[in-house]
Amino acid sequence: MMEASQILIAGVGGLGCAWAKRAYDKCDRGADVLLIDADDSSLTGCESAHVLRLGHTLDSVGCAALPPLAEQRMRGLAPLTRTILEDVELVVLLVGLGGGSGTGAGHEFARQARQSGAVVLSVAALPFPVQETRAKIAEEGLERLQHNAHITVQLSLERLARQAREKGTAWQMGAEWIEDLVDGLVRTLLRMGLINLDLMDLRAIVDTEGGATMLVGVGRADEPEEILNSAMMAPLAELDVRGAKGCLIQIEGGHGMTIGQVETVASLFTAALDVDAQVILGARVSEDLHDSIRVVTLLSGIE
Ligand SMILES: Nc1nc2c(ncn2[C@@H]2O[C@H](COP(=O)(O)OP(=O)(O)OP(=O)(O)O)[C@@H](O)[C@H]2O)c(=O)[nH]1
Ligand SMILES: [Mg+2]
Repeated sequence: MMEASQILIAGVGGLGCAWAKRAYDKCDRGADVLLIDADDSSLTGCESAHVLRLGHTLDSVGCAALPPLAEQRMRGLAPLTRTILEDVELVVLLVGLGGGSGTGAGHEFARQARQSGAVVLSVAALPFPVQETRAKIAEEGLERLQHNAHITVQLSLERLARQAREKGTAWQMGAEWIEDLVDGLVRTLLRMGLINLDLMDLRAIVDTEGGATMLVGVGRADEPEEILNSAMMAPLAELDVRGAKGCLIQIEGGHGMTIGQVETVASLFTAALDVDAQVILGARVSEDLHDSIRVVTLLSGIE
């Protein structure tokens, strides 16, 4: 069974840090949190957080639009990173691409984390397509992040913004989906040892070649289609999950959850996969869920 100190939620850059703080609160601090930015305002507001500041001088401009500078500073922090990562088995990395800090330091942090032996799951938000310069910067950062992290889930800020608008919240804060994803992952991983999933299963899935993504769905136990729909509502950048060759699926429900319900939900979520897909299924009862079911899936080997 994993311990809270073996899971690290890491936020890099302004957006990444904001999301990391919120995800950390949402999962009841079932993990540690690390904030990395050049901007002091990103690093405050969370006393128990590990903090890495990109740069020494008191320049409030940070690494504005200078990913190489952020990358270089991140490299300089490697000895500190190594200490923070010592016991960490899994890193959930949150970053918004297109600026300087997150784009430059995100992939370099992923590299350091992977080198220290952790599984690195990253969630990268891509800028609005109209921000052409940022989109170009983001593209480069994304490529390098995909290379260094085991899994990189791409989020579209445009979709995130649209969904937030529909709910009447500010788009930066409308990232409930990210909170749910991290919360679901952390709760799942904290309990992995109790069920038939373990870190080796996770590694087998993330090591499958090809694209990969994560889905999280929550809904009433008696409305399994709605759980799948909620997972499909994710503000993911375009990605076709059909034909995925690896799938780790964790289903959690309240005390009343039946084997039949687990099977129904599992078959709904795996219906679109490759016929030969390797599916690793885990299920468990969770006190906090009552009449609802939460599904967290990692999909890999996507064309
Ligand atoms: N339209 C809009 N987009 C934003 C805003 N803030 C962030 N973004 C988007 O989110 C991406 C990442 O932003 P941040 O996390 O603030 O950037 P950073 O990594 O801190 O980078 P620097 O501040 O340049 O060092 C940007 O590329 C933008 O696409 C905003 O206020 N308005
Ligand atoms: Mg910033």
